[in-house]
Order: sequence, then structure tokens, then C-alpha cells
Amino acid sequence: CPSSPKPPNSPSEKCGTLNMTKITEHGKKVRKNWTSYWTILRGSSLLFNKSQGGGSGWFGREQKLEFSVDLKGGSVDWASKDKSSKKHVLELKTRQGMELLLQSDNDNCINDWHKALTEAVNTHAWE
Ligand code: I3S
Repeated sequence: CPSSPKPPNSPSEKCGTLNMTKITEHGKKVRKNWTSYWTILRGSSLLFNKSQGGGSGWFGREQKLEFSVDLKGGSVDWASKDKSSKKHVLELKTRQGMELLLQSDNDNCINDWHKALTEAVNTHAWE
């Protein structure tokens, strides 16, 4: 699972590499564009970063925030087969009408993300 040790002072963070595409934005279907992101779950925010240059993990590479989503009031579940031909795909829906697919070829990795995202959505549901 491509991830790195948690940085100090951020015990609640989860991070790792995930493939992601938006499928709906503001309630409208958009064309898929699968891209690999360094993904960080921090509280109720899910951040998608594109790495700049080489290296891996927190040290040795610069991160550029591409965009983030707010998980409050959102939902996460395994995507149905008609959403993608890929294996291990999660579907994330936000309260703002965005739908994303998240994917990893590593099933342990995606199971960990499923757990962490479900927990984050449940924890922050009523804020
Ligand atoms: O759900 P779709 O439209 O079959 O998704 C596939 C397409 O987006 C395809 O790109 P084109 O826009 O060039 O047709 C992507 O390359 C595929 O990865 C998409 O399907 P999967 O099943 O990989 O999510």
C-alpha cells in the first residue's frame, strides 16, 4: 500500500496514493478523468494533492493541493459494477452534489480507505 508514516502532530491523518475521478459535479455528470493523487484524510476534509517531482511520502517531495472535498453530510460506499470496470472502487458523494470514484489495485489499501472514510463521514455527519 503506497503510503508513508504519519507525520508528527497529526495523529488523525490518513494518507496514501489513490486513483480518483469525478463523475458528477454540481449534480451534473462529467467525463471521467482517472488521475493518481496523494490523498490525505484530515478530519472531515479529503485533500487531493499532485506530487511535484520525485521522491515519496512526506519528505522528499513537494505537494501541490489540487482540490479538496468536505465530507460533512456526505456518504461513501462500494461503487456498483456499472460505475466502473475497475476493481476496488469506492463511490463518494458530497453534500455539494459531487460524486467521486476512488480506486486502488491494492485491496488492503482500499479496504483501509473504506473504513477511514466511513468513520470520517459518520463522525462528522451532524456537524
Ligand atoms: O464509464 P465509462 O465512460 O466507460 O468510463 C471510461 C472512460 O471514461 C474512458 O475514457 P474515454 O473518455 O476516453 O472513453 C476511461 O479511459 C476509462 O478508464 C473509463 O472507465 P473505467 O471503467 O476505467 O472507470
